[in-house]
Amino acid sequence: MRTALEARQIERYREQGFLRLDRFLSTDELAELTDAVTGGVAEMGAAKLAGVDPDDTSIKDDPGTWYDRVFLQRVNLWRISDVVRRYVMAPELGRMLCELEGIDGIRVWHDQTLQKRPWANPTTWHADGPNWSFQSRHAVSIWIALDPATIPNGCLWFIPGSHRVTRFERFPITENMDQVFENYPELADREAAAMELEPGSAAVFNGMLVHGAGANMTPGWRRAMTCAYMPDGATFNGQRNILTGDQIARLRVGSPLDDESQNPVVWSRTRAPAFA
Ligand SMILES: O=C(O)CCC(=O)C(=O)O
Ligand SMILES: [Fe+2]
Repeated sequence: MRTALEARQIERYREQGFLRLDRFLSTDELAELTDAVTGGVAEMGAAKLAGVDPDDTSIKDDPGTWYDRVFLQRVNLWRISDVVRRYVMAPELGRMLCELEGIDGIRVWHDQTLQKRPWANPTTWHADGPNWSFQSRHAVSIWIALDPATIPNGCLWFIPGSHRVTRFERFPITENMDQVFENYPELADREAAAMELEPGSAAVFNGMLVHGAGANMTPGWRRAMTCAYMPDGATFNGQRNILTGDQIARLRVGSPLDDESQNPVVWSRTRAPAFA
């Protein structure tokens, strides 16, 4: 895992809201992670969120719908795969993300594999942060390509600098690519940036950045392993997102999201990482 950063990468990330990390994983690491993701997906069957009672989650597959045809989505593989956990909770990765965001500690929000099947729908423009159960402008995601991510098969696209424009109120994510621009007309004139990636290379992007992906116009899969992180100290904002009914029942708006079994510390200046 290549996690050393140069000052100009940090500067660029803060300005644009995203950064490419070429050859983030070595060939061996990529093979190990891909195998673990494949095994985890097989083990989960039709469940979408690992490690919880399937009746206690609102995160479920809805076969045959538009959203189901955007990608195959399996969330929190770290709970069932020690290998996935080792990658998404690598303290050196956490430290790198803290450097990019200028924060003192970071926890996992959730991981997910996002796999566009052949001919999959596009991922319409959206920002992730407004959907999550905490509010922070310093949440950050890593998106690691397991297959080549190309313009034909649906690589990521970003609206540079949009993380400074978006707000926390939720806006509907619909089938319509231009929906986001109704909420943020000031972004409609910006040029978007495509990020094609070799397998093992990665994109890092801020939780408030507007991003999307094209349709998969090919007969092959476009698989990625991603993980979203929140700053240590983030508090519950009342939104369910991936939380179970049990968890919601215990939380009050303003409670710290510091349950080590749900949101473990990946790296911190002041606390020991959960999995070092
Ligand atoms: O992989 C995709 O198509 C979309 C990725 C995305 O929206 C995310 O990782 O937040
Ligand atoms: Fe997203």
